[in-house]
Amino acid sequence: MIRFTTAGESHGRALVAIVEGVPAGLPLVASDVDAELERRMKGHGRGARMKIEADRAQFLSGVRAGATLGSPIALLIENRDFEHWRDVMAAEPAAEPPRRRLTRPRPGHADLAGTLKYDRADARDILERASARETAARVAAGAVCRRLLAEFGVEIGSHVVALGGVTARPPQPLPVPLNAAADRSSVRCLDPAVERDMVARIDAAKDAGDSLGGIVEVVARQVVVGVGSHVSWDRRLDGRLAAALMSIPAVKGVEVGLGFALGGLAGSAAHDEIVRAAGAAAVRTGGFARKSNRAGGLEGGMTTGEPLVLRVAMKPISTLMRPLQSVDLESGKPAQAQSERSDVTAVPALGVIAEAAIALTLADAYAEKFGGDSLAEMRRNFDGYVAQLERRRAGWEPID
Ligand code: EPS
Repeated sequence: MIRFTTAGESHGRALVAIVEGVPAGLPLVASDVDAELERRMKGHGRGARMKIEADRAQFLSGVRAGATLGSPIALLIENRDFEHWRDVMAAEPAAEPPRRRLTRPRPGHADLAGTLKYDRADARDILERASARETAARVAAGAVCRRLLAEFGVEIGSHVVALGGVTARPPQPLPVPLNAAADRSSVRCLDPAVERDMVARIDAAKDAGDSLGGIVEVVARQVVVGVGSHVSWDRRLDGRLAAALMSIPAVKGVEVGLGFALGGLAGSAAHDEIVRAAGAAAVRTGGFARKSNRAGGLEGGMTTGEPLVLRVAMKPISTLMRPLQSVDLESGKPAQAQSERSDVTAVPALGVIAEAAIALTLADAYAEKFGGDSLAEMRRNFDGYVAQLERRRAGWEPID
């Protein structure tokens, strides 16, 4: 199984990701990871920090001569900004409390609950780790998994469907490959008619000292049928995907397929009718297709072979330049929440992070179903499964 962990504070020396369970023999180079890190840094509405950083991954372990070893893959991303924060973030004991203390917690951030729970005097001890900077490490880990899934034909992309209350009408069907089109837009939106409104909304929020949230859609295509399982609650792929997405900072909702709208439909209008399919694409689906994909590619906690479609809602960033009411942790007196340098919105980046979350979860589920110590072994298992699907329809009348 593939698992990962991250470490690192926002203004500490570096971020680290460790990915375990990737089979040996997967071609992997730093540029596979750097390309994703670069995508995460972009988007209209990002703050000054993204001008300081130039996120790059260094492999510390697990990769040799351009291929994985099957051992844990450790990746390091330096924080360039650390130079300006050396004294604040130093590990050594200090005579004085470090500068840049935060004692007026921001509503919406981890500041208050974390400071109380971990019994700290300075909320910086919390916010440095709670910062969405950590998602750079997740994107690096996700890039490794994306590379593995690409070996099995899976394409993962995303686009922004709403930002700051402006809703897009994305083209149907979505472009292939999705990111080649979405990455051309500064807000990663596929509806040119509203793109300018989104940018204007971000600029207005910035002028007002405010922040904005939104919704992104993540799509994984060319997924094989039957990944995940119905047999136990914690093997259901929809639950695992939702958990991975909900754990992204500021995410407050996840929908699979039509999601909440399915609750208002009759069964006859909600489910995706089954038909036979032919051709190369039907090899992954056992020779079946659906007339619609309202289920978002998941039934019974397993992939159907239709595209995985999930939507992720992000609340507005909690650091406000015109802050909300708070209480000072030292004096107990009412005070305005503290302001820190931040983004106006990170919704365009959310898509990239959500893609990484999908890649990590799906790669884990692929490793579970097709597991092998080497890529060649995993591929043999995959090919054997596809051959098994093929055999099922050996005696059927052809449809084309
Ligand atoms: C982020 C880095 C952070 C913030 C943002 C995401 O850098 P700094 O705090 O130095 O400006 O821009 O983090 C938050 C929005 C947050 O609430 O912590 C990044 O690399 O994505």
